[in-house]
Amino acid sequence: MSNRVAIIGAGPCGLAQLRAFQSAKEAGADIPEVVCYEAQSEWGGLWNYSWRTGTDEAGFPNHGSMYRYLWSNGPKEGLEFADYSFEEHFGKQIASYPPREVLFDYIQGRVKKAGVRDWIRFNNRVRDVRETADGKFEVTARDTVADAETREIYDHVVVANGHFSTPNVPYYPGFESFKGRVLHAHDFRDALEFEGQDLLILGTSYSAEDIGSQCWKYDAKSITVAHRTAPMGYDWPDNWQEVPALVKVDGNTAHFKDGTTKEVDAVILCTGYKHHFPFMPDELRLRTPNVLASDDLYKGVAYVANPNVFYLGMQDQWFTFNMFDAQAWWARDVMMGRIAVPDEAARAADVEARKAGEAAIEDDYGCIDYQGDYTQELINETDYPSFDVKGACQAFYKWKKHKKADIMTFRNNAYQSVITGTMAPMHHTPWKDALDDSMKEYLKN
Ligand code: NA7
Repeated sequence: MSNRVAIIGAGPCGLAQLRAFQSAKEAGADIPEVVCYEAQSEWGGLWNYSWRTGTDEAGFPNHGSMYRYLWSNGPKEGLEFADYSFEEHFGKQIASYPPREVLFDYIQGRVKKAGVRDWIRFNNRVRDVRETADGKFEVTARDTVADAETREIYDHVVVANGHFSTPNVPYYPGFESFKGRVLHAHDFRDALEFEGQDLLILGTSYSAEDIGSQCWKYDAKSITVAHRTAPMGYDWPDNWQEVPALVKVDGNTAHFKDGTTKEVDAVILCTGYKHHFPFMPDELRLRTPNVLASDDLYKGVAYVANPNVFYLGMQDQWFTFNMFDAQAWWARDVMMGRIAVPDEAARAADVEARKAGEAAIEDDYGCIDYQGDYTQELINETDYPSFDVKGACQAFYKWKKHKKADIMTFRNNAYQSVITGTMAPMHHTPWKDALDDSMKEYLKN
């Protein structure tokens, strides 16, 4: 059995890994020494909102892509921890689309109860991971408060720093002389900044949909979304239009592929993120697009070329917290020698089979089922509390239908918990009218 594990990041994935080890310890197992490096001064990763844009207090790129007024964009019934329900945390069932502060509180509740905060080295930025001659790993980190470097040896490394933080920033002609802000979704912090403005958004995925909706809610004058591939196709409000791809901007005039133009005040690039692990050496660095079946990860978790290195949550995501748990429990059991990993050829074949499975998916419902099946597969191999994964898929199906029916009211719906069986209450205020999204306000059911 191994004796030292390094976890990089204390966001939802890193915290899931800590809880996985702590739950084994609680059950009487002899667990490895676990050290979690967290670059920020607080845990929660993406859910640890910072008002800072661009640069964090240590002078590094701000790792989070969170913004004010963010509410969950999928029902909480699809992400509930199987070992820590919303009802256990809040003492009652709550509405289905919690704002950021509420979800942050929920994530924290489980790890506070588990008592794992001492396992985290805050303000510690991992700079380098190297394989040693004897097959271990040297992890070099800088404590940005103490301004001191550490180098320590580990048997396993768990990379859990997320992949929605390093922006993919395309260039379009005219950006250099545009008279207004051109920013990436990563640097979007507050919709009020764009009140009364005509906005151009590039991209058609979750960031485009949600940042556009936020700006609409907080009184932007108009939203224009340009698509490279296909429009989102929802029934948008009157001051929202979808247009073909951007060709260039000239002054404040945006020119689109069909020859039409639009005067805009700001451009928000909702153009996705890059998997970015600058601290990992080439031979251990994950290179994958944002897909359901990641390249190079056996069971979606263990690095094929060296299964002592694990990557959590690197897939495109329908399932989130509960899938991260399934991955963390599985990785824990490999590290503790409870699950055997096959040889490299079998690991590579597993990746290919998963990719073929993804290629055969026909629609979004198929994607939900695929990731639900994957989550169930990992759960079946560990002692993570089993839950009704198919029921969580049902919540996602309903969510998709509610979005199709009305994209600006889908968050007013309620779903049934697959952990406690309880129906969520309807939220007291429709999402578009709920301008105060504090936890205190949200919990007034
Ligand atoms: P996604 O889901 O990776 O989507 C990226 C979007 O950006 C997608 O619509 C792309 O269009 C578009 N894109 C990428 N490059 C360009 C260029 N060069 N020009 C125009 N459009 C481009 O990222 P999100 O930030 O929306 O979502 C990330 C996660 O955040 C998501 O999983 C949620 O959990 C929350 P394409 O379709 O490829 O033409």
